Amino acid sequence: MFIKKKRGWEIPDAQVTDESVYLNRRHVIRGLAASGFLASGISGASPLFHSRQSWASPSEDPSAVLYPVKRNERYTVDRPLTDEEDAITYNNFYEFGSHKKISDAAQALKIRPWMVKIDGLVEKEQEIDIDTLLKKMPLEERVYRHRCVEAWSMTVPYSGFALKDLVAYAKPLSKAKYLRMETFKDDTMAPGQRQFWYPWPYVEGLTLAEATNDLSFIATGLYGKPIPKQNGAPLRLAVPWKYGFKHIKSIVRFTFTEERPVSFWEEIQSSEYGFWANVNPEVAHPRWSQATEEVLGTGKRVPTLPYNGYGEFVADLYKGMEGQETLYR
Ligand SMILES: Nc1nc2c(c(=O)[nH]1)N[C@H]1C(S)=C(S)[C@@H](COP(=O)(O)O)O[C@H]1N2
Ligand SMILES: [Mo]
Repeated sequence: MFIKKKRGWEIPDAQVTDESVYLNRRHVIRGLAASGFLASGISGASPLFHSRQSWASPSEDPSAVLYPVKRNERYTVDRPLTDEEDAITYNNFYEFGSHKKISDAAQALKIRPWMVKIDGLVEKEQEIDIDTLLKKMPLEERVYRHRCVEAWSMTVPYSGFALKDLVAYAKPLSKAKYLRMETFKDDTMAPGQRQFWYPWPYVEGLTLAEATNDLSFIATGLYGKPIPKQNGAPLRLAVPWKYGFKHIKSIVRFTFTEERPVSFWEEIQSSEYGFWANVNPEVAHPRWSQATEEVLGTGKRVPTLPYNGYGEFVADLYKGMEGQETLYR
């Protein structure tokens, strides 16, 4: 008999509901119309491809020489770091499959050359390649908690730079109120993007006040090395007081706007995944409680904290809006 041994962090499906389960009607109908597509059989890792290539080789990723960088001790947590292997093999990255085991499939992501476009309401629109950008930004390490809306969490050391440094570099016009971020779109690398009922590319947004908050971070490294593809190489957002789906991966474009951007999950189901998505244990997701979280790699549940424990940094951003439930999903 075949018995699959579950590791502690492999939470039974019944306990944690995948973000993809309840798409709104429009998306489901578009999906069902694609009957021919279903036969083409998209899946994550190929069963023939088991070798673990979780870290890019230095020849493929010239940023390898930049790490490790000095840890900024202002950002401390009272939890042990998540085991590195867990953090790089249990991922959400729908571009490579709507399940957690996408780390092998994500190796198809081509991370050089990688151009980052800065446009919209800025003094001068520009494109800059990732390695030039990395030279301009002051790199540091921060240990951050990460709390997924699906009620699991981890604690990891990211390397990277403060998002406010990128905002300053971009020189936004005074009219700009929001920062919109976009992931690459290329379904030859990312088979998940052939699932055309999703509104690709993945988009996320912050107010400029949020984007320039000290906590907002662009992660380019993880555990003292370049960030692995499956975790969002070569650059991804880390806003630890917000649910994980805000932490957009593999960004190719930063656009400054006057109007609030509509994010990927908001477009799919706005009543469950809104614009703000601040962590709050008291506001349940429509289909499950947010009071506790399963700590990846431990098999244990712990209480979830308001703003994921980062209230001292960010609560002021939401003064006067506290009563609004939409702030918390
Ligand atoms: N482009 C893109 N970014 C994404 C996602 C995604 O599917 N695509 N998933 C989000 C979700 S739901 C989470 S919890 C985090 C997971 O980050 P990790 O794999 O590094 O833990 O990435 C976020 N960023
Ligand atoms: Mo998530």
